[in-house]
Amino acid sequence: MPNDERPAFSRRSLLLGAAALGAGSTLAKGATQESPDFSTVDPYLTTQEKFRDVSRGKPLPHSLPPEKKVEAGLTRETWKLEVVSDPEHKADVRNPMTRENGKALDWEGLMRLAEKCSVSFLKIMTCNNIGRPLGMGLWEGVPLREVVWMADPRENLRRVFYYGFHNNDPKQMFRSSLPVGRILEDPPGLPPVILCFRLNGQFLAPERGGPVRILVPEAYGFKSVKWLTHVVLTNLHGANDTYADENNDVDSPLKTFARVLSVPKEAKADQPIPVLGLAQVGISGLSKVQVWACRADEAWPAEDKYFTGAPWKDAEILPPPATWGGGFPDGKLPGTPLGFDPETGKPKRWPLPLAKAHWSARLPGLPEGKYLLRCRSIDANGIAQPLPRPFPKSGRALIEQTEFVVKG
Ligand SMILES: Nc1nc2c(c(=O)[nH]1)N[C@H]1C(S)=C(S)[C@@H](COP(=O)(O)O)O[C@H]1N2
Ligand SMILES: [Mo]
Repeated sequence: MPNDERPAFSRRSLLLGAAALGAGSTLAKGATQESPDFSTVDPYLTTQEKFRDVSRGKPLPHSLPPEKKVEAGLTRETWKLEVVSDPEHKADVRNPMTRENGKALDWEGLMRLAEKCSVSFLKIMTCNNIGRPLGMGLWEGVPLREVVWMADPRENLRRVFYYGFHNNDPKQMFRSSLPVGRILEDPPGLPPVILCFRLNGQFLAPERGGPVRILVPEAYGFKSVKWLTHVVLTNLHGANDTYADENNDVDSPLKTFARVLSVPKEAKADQPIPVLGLAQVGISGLSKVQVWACRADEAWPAEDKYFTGAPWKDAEILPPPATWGGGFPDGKLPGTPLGFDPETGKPKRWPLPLAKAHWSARLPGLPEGKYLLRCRSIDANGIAQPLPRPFPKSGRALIEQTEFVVKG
């Protein structure tokens, strides 16, 4: 369900492991002669079927039988996108594109646009109400502004909202919106908002919103509407997202946070303990991941609720993966994703905002006992998790704590 916070990874893999206090040196020093292998723990890219699915709809649009999918326009052959003015807050749109007037965009039209201006980029998919990512993808599509311009808007256009197939039941509509400016131009370093039709090199699966979904690079998942059918140009100046009705902070961009992925099943007393984790790199970037372990019964001053005074130690943020996962066999991704160097096929900088980074730490040995492992991120502005916005409805980024036991 969209509103809970069950971890996407099994508790079992998180329960036994460790970190330590130990004064002085950086924990990461000498931790990894060579990069640890994440291929079984958490492949960098998530294959389409491994994404966690939080889709709504009764029935779920992707579960419809083939003939119903044809009827609903949920196949590439039958998909159509209408681009129209909002009848309630009219924008001046000279070339509305509807099924009725025969101008709706179809798959062929989208592929023609794709030949001209398709882009791809890495983006982590996270629900603001769930504390762990749903999946990590290489997404490909056509900038949404291409079809906005095709509709020939002239004035009274301040916002764009959009929705997908919802079983022809208005109560099931899942709608999101953006200021028109975000669609027409991209702030420095941000990819465009796209009509997305490919994920990890393959056409978008029905579960992921295929044939076509919106993808908003810097946003939480609810802005990326699946099974897209309608784009509405409006003079309304405020957000009318379905998620706004549920007390979500709908203007909150992706936040930076760290999570533990694996710790040894049995932590042995007085022996170094390897820990692997992931960081979501939000809009404010990532400069550090830190870990800290303390005895489970250690009291902490209530006024320091984000543990700012704890003896945190730096983990090592790993370089771009040698193996990307997601069905790509080697260290190279197809095409040139935004932010990559066409010569080398590698990212121009790392970590990439809006994507994922892996980290590792090797912790000094601990005496027998029960412990709590915590990890946190520091963004590129030097601000420690869960700040700058610690509010759960702005995107969950609490400092995670994992219990573990050290045995003799
Ligand atoms: N049409 C439609 N689009 C949707 C949703 C939905 O229920 N219906 N859920 C949204 C939410 S809340 C999230 S978090 C993301 C999840 O994307 P994913 O299923 O590809 O992981 O899809 C978004 N797009
Ligand atoms: Mo969500």
